[in-house]
Amino acid sequence: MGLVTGKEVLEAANRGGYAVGAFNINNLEILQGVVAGCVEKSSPVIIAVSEGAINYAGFDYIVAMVRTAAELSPIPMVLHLDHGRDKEIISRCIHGGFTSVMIDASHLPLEDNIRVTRRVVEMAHAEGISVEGELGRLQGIEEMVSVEEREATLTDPQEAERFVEETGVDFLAPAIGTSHGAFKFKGKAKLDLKRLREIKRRVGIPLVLHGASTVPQRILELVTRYGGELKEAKGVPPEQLKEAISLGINKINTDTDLRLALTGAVRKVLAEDRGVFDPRKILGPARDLIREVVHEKVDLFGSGGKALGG
Ligand code: TD4
Ligand code: CA
Ligand code: ZN
Repeated sequence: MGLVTGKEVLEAANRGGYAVGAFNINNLEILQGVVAGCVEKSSPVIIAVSEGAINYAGFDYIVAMVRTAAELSPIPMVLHLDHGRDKEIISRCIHGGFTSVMIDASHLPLEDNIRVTRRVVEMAHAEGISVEGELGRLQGIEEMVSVEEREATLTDPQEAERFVEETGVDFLAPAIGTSHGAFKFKGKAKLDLKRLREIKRRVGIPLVLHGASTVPQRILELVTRYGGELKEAKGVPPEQLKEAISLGINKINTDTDLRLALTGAVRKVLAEDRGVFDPRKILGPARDLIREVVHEKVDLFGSGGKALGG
């Protein structure tokens, strides 16, 4: 059906009280696994592409692949720049086929973050492209020893309100205690859901959860059974994701779980068949496992069956 904007998909999710997965892709097999998983569940999908992915695969290859996927699929699909920092890349995405961009200026002081983000919003909205902004820093809560440190890192609800008003972003990524990667929590996993509730009450727009991989036990076991070493890996517990969705998270960023699935599947093939050297036999099972993982995500996020506006 062709690409649609992030705003379209996420405002529907906001109204319906569910979340849509934003899955990071770097190559054809990951993209196909994600898309197949969402098509089979009749779920909208956000294809997230980092600057690293663009540098790895090439801008034109990414756009051509995702456009083709959208044309071939009967589901709403968004092509979204994840963690945009480079002005040139952001501008190229806005003018070159993406339908949504994230401007990540969260490392800057509030005033600068607002100024930089507002500029991107002006540029993107002129082309009908939606914008995600970020406020606060992603860091596991356990790493914060003091209350002050915690306050400085997690998103302040009042600042969030001001940020949204003054920038005009279409959706906002607050920091509520998650972090990127496979090692999110040292002790017990805990998101600051009270803070999330207050942020949502003040801004109302769709909210985004970064660092939302759950690090499923069975995938972790697959990786380690075939020689991977990932001691102490820990993700966000699925029940906490569910609660976050009920409190207003509408976009859930997932990269690590796909990386783990790919790694586990590839390790298994290579370990079980020492003679294999056909890339299709090595990467095909990874594509299948990504598809399965995406099925589970869609069920958890509640986006199944929403492809037709249901
Ligand atoms: O925004 N993301 C994905 C980050 C992707 C980084 O890609 P590069 O290595 O190319 O920079 C997330 O929030 C993913 O969270 P997760 O819990 O899956 O790590
Ligand atoms: Ca950031
Ligand atoms: Zn992120």
